Amino acid sequence: MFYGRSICRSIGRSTSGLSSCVSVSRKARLPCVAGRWSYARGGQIAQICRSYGTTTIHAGELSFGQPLHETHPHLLQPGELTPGITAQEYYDRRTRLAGKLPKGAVAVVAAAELVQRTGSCFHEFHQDPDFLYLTGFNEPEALAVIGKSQDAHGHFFHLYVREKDRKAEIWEGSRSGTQAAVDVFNADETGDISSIKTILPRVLSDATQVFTDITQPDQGVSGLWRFLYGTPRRKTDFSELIDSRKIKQLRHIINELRAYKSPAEIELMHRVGRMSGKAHTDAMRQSFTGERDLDAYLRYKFITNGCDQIAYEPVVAGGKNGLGIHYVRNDDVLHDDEMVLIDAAGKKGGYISDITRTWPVKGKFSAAQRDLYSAVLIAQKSLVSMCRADADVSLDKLHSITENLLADNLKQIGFDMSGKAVETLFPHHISHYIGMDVHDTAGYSRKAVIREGHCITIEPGIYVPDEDRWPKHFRNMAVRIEDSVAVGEEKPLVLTSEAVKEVKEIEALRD
Ligand SMILES: [Mn+2]
Repeated sequence: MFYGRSICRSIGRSTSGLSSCVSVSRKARLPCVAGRWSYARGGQIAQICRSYGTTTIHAGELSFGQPLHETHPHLLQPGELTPGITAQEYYDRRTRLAGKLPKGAVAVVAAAELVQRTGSCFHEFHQDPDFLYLTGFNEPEALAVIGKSQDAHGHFFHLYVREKDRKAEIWEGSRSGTQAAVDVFNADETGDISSIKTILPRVLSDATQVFTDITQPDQGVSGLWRFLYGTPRRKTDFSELIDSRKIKQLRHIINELRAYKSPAEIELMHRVGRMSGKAHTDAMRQSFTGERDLDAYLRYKFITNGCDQIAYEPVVAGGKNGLGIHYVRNDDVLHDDEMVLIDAAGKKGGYISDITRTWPVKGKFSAAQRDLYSAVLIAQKSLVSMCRADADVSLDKLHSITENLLADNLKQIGFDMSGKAVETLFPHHISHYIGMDVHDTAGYSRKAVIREGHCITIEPGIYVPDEDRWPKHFRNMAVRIEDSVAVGEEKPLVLTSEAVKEVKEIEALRD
């Protein structure tokens, strides 16, 4: 029985006006981490009161730093820590991670920081996906330490978080605090993150190796730094806290876990795909005169269909704007005789979808538009059908198959495909891994053979420059068709089929 689950049930009842008893009985069978109580005695961490089982909490007093079933039963099912993912699954992920670590080694994973936009404004918080994957904890300023244990549980889990602070919470919103780190997020050990400098060296002193990505060059912090000093700024503080010789990169181990999606992850990504795909189809039913309105419509639909937020900045590109692969200005006029290319989708519970559709602004394809669109669609559908383990292909192999298919299809509609024509017309890759990130598991090889549980995109595109070399009636046209797909053993599961893509289906939406 997981704590997240039992607390859900007892507190669930209390919402009807009764107070509830919160028991911590599960803690009795959790792996005990050496040194836990010495920290408590030393006053370095918040004292976890074992008599908490007799404490009465009124439902109205509960507040956490993220939606939980106890406070947001309309968003989460009992037992879930984040939408669609249970406390049990988070526990199992940590067990699997610990199983991949060498004996005596620990993994250290940090939460993302809140990024300031300007002055007192900040960007929407985006949790570090590895941290979210292992903890389900969705606040900044937190640190997880996970290692192998010798008992039946297979792992231990420390979660250091911001302590509850009534004054700070008035400004910044609720925090979950150290008590919830144990009771809800199933940490065996917790502490106030503000004391981490004192706590961490002791926690890590016995570890034979420390697997972490905290010390990796911090590419995101300042591009200017690289121009000024030639090297990215390094986060050295952490390595100074511990023996830097012990530090090993964690990235590839977590990638191995994250690359294979569980049934719950696939179901969640399917839900996000349906919510996002439906928004695309609904958009195709309407007529829009500007990219901005269409952009706003999609964002509104993703959220009202059930997503938490957009997965990435949408591309809403009318006509030749579609030739810019990452066109996100979305401020132009939409012309009736052109197509619009939309690469946009939502995100929920930390999982994204990735969809591109291209359709005629007025709802009916011209002959040239239909020919170019069909050339891409035929290739896209055959590639989707290869998203099976028994096809024994890698993403790179799928890419070369796509190049050949597109070349053949384009030749048939009058393109001169000699030389490097395919690279010019189709300049990006057919596929990338998807999951918690749009380009998931960065560094995971595109040469790996796809297996059941891999989730990938299939996104062929043709972008015809305004040059004499190409047939006149296709110049300045851009078509990309992209679905998110879960690789099956014998057949693919298309996660985004709610977004229609057949010529007849698209045209029928305006009949
Ligand atoms: Mn994509």
